[in-house]
Amino acid sequence: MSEPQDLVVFSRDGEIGIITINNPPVNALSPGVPEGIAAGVATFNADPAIQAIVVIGGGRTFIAGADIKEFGKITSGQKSAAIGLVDVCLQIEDSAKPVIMAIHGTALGGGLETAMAGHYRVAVASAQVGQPEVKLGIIPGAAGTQRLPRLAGLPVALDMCVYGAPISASAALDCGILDDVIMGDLLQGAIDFARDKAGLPFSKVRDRQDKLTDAGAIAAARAKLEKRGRALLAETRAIDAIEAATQLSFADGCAKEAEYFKECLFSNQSKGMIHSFFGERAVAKIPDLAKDTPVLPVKSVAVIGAGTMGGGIAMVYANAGFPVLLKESTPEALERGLATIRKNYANTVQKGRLTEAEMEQRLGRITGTLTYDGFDAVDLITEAVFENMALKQQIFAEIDAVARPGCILASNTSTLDIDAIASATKRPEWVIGTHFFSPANVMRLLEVVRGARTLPTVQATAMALAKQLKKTGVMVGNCFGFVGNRMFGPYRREAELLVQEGATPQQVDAALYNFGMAMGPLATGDLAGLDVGWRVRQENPAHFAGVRQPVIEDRLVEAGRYGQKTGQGWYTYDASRRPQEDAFVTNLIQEVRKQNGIVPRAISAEETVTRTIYALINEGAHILAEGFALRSVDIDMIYVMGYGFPAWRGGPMFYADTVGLAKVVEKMKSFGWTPAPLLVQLATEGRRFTDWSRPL
Ligand code: 3H9
Repeated sequence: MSEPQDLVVFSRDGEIGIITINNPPVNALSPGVPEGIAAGVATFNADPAIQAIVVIGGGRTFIAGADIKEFGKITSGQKSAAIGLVDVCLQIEDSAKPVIMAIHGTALGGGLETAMAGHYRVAVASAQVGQPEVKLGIIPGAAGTQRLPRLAGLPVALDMCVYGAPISASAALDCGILDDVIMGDLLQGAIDFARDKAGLPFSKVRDRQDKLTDAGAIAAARAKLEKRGRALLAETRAIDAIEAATQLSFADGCAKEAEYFKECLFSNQSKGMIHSFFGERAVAKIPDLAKDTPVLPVKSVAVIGAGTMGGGIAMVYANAGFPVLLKESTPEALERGLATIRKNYANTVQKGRLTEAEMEQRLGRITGTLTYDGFDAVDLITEAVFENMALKQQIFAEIDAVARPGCILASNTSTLDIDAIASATKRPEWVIGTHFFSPANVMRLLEVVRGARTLPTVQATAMALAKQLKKTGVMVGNCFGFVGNRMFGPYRREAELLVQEGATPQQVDAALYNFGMAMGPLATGDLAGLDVGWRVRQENPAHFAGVRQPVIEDRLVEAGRYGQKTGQGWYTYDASRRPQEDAFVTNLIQEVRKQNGIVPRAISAEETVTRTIYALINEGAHILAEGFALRSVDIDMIYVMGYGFPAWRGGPMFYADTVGLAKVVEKMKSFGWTPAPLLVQLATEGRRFTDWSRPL
């Protein structure tokens, strides 16, 4: 382990002592860092030549917070729960010489808490500060909930601690977190600032009371959270801890914060969110792809198909700065596609999230076309026509004839065999699946599907491209539906069966919404288009042979009810797209029950959740054992990023681990299911998906 002096370096500029934190990549407060800062403050206090102290981060940032890896050690009992940062902050604040915190990059979580223990804070204009702990399912644990309201006032502190979004340097200056924004070199600016303050009296944030008057801020924060609904423990506790700052002494407030911090840290919500934080980063690492695999430059792209997906994908590329050729087969379809893109951008402008000029710039990057002219010059072509193998093969044969050597040929297929698509070309090594999720310009997931012959460099380029597009790429293997949709099938099938057996669509959707899903499964079907699944079922009867299939959804599609796009599906939609109960659907459900001799029974929310979510888990276990997902965390991230699975449950496989695999198996058996062999094996051995890797 590094010694504190390696992690924290002391130097001086005349009468100013400088403490530099060197713990790359983000200067997390790993063991040794807080102690190092405290030692620096003590050293400079003991040195009569020093009059003021500057604390600065080495490398690209100030301090990104506590070392999140340490939390797992605490909750698993490997380490004591005591985190010394509270005391270190007190030592900094008790310095007899003023401490100036110099911030660039981000001061997040424990980083901002350390900064608030200083007597002054200065930052470069691009810096951000925040208390993002809530996104890890915890609250600030080093007096952030006590010092921030004293420094910035209750409304700002509540917003920052309850929602976790960082704020800019200028906003931080406005609310009093920062004392100055430095325009030139940060260290020099901070040293000059320190010289100005040397010898002058200064105050401690913990002694301030002037901004703690409530005026309804706490009640307003609670009401706002209540209105949004489904509050997480950390969100609620962040408000409680800040309320404590208004009611108790600083020391007692800190004790209250510590109590809530521990409660949150040991909760499953926090474990799930920390799993999601590291999971998001873990999926970028492909074990069998050498780190030095060359990534090809992608500077221009073409998209085939200007429907919902193709148009959305064109927007994703345009948003990331790529010039895009967008091809359709008829002038009407092209015009419709381009009009939808313009409308989508205009909506974003209306919401204030894009300027008119930015919209025009992005639109200017998209060139509609009816021919393959110009396709010979692009670096990557994405096919996004509807799910039909013959059509896709025809298109791949056509682009194979026009694309330059070295051009990547990508398919946005959501289910079909990428090798069969690639077989229509003379270069299957250059073919890969890039499966975007609807709405493509919103959802963060990109399933990258490698075929049997896809070159490593093409795989690495697709993963790098995902990052450029601000997506999370997850590498998957080539099986029917890949990972996401293969699991989604049994999940939605179970939801439909529950309706057939007696639940209403509303009850099913509400149970899963209350579980934490962004939307219920039937409402999700309406959003994605019920015709998509219907087409898949029609085209691949062999895949569904022998599986009990519900019939209501097919009947809805046959009645022209495709979901939101036709205004009617499982629900009827008004102009603001709110789902309403629909008598047609209610009658259809009754008719189907009668035709199939089903006597409806009351179905509990618990049964609804276990049957649907366990269907996901069981299929996930098959996929894992078959090697189509690299690790269980890849499945988890696919579901969190692409299917609205709650990040605080960590993803379906992590959720199964938290329930306990033996319990999951037992429940599945009670449903009359056959649990996947891997699930049974791990349950028998008392193990978890999270720790399992396929034997080499
Ligand atoms: C806290 O502070 C609680 C306190 O109240 C104190 C309680 C006592 N720890 O994201 P990147 C790793 S809670 C450990 O790719 P970027 C990350 O895993 C904490 N590791 O870079 C990755 O590793 P790898 C509150 C961390 O430039 C590498 O650093 N703070 C931490 O896109 C690069 O990260 C937060 O929640 C950490 N704190 O984004 C901030 N942070 O290369 C969390 C990062 O092996 N961090 N790593 O995959 C972030 O939001 C982003 O990482 C940041 C940089 C914006 C800083």
